[in-house]
Parts: sequence; structure tokens; C-alpha cells
Amino acid sequence: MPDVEILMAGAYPEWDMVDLEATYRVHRLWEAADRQALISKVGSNIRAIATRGELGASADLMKQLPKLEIVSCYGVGTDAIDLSYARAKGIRVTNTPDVLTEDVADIAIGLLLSTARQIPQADVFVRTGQWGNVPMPLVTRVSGKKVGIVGMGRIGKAIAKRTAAFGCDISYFARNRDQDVAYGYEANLVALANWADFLIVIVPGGAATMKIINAEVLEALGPEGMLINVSRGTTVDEEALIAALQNRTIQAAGLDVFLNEPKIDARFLTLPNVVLQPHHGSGTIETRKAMGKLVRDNLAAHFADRALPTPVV
Ligand code: 8YV
Repeated sequence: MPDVEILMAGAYPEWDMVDLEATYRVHRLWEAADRQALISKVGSNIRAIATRGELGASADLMKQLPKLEIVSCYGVGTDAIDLSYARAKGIRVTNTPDVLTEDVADIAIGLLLSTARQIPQADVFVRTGQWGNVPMPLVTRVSGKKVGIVGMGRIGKAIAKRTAAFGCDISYFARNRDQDVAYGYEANLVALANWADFLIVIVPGGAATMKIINAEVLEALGPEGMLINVSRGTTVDEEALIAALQNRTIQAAGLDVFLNEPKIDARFLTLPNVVLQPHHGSGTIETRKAMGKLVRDNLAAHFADRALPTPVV
């Protein structure tokens, strides 16, 4: 169907680009010197947007595409897509759940171990010849500690399973208790932070979770506590987090997500007690291949009038 025109909000790996460009007439928004000029030129022909979790699709963009039928998102989080606009206009929206669950849970554990055991700092310690000259500072144990999980969806459950294997005591915060899990439920986020040694955030982004990790939660987590965020930058009050890290009112943080990615707040780069990741929770070859396939399968199903494999709207 090379006559079907689609707008891509950002790049996908080469293997997806090759396939998409063989199937559709692809317009690369991220490469346009003047994005608005490209939208004005081709907007009236666009029937699908292929986007990524962090790029989404705003109502402002969708309004300029009168023939838009579907937004297919490479990512599980659809918080950057204006779902109410899509719903109101009958525009379908799909995402890539399940295929990335295990990898995002893995990176949460990687960040937890890296932050508590100071693995990146220890690597620098060896590389810079400090080993043997000064003692490596002692670090914090992970096994057997109290882990508070903020969000008990698919990825939250996968994180819980992993921390259970470390002999950790697990409790979670969510809007409602999940009858399928036996972990402790805490309806008060400040109380969970107060109890936990480590707080791991994996709630969806969006208005409902905006800055739920605020100064009060961080204060409750306390000077020995550590924060791990693999959700969205929006869930954390970054001013409060940077102040807490600078003043050591929490001990450390491990972060995969930020506000204004990739131009994150420069103060993070100067803090010794934070481990940084470039929003790479789903960034394995295996998962990215599965995500790309799911985006393409959703588009193909839509244009063949078949049921969408993973619909959101
Ligand atoms: C990104 C994500 O979409 O699944 C999500 O919600 O945030 C990620 O998987 C990924 O970085 C692709 O851009």
C-alpha cells in the first residue's frame, strides 16, 4: 500500500524503517528542517501517525491531519498522546504492551543495584587507578530490604517478582488494591515512602500522576532512602528531587526518565549520588524488534480492516 501516507514523529531502528518504507509512503517529521511546512504540505494526505512513547501525538498535530485514522505508538505509555481528542474524532490508538515488560523490570533492578551498590562509581574507581590507593567506600545492601513499588501494573508486578527473589519485603501504592497479588498494599504514598528503603516508580505518566513523587514523599523516604524512576519524568517533582539529592535528605537515585528528554536538567550531571540512564528501559534489540513488529502489525490490521492487536482507543 505505498499509496497510504503515514507521518513518523521520530526515528525507529533501520529494520523497521525499511519495512515501513516498503509498505507506506513515509514522511519523516523529525528530519524536516521546517516541521510546520512539512505538515502543511502533506497533512491532508496523512492517514496514520507512527510515534514513540515519549513523542506522542498532540491534539494540535492531529487537528492538522483531517484524514488521520490511527496513531500507532512504539511504547506502552500513551500519556503524550491526546487520547480524548482521538476518542472524540474516532481516531484509533495502539501501543506496545507486554513485549517490553521484562526489559523495563530488568532495568529497574539494574538501576536499583547500580544505585545502592554504586556500580558506576566503582567502575570509575577502578579505571582511575584509585583501587589499592584508597579504600572503595562501603555501599548499601539490596537483598532483604524494604521495597516500595509505586504502581502495580504489568511492569510493577515484574519488578515485584524480581525483588522478591532478592528476599525483599514488598509493599505497593496504587489507586486500588490488586486482588491478584499478595504484596502489602499502602493507600498512602507518604506512608509507603516512610516505610521503604527503596521506592521504585512505575506508574503511567499523565495528569493523574503528575509530580506524585513530591517533596513530602522524598522527605518520608529519608536520608538512607533511594528513589528509582522507570516511569516518566512527569511523575517526579524534579526541583524537589534535585534539592533532596543535593542536601542528602535522600541518599541517592537511579533514573531512566526525566523531564525535557534528552535535554535533561544539567544539575543531574553534577550530582555524584545519581545513576542516569537515557530512557532505555525497553532498549534491547529483542524488545525493540518486538515493539516495531507490533506497531507494524497494528497498522497492517487497521488498513486491512482486521481487529487491532493492541488497541488503546
Ligand atoms: C519508549 C516508553 O517508547 O514504552 C514506553 O512507554 O517510554 C519506551 O518504550 C521507547 O523509548 C521508544 O521511544
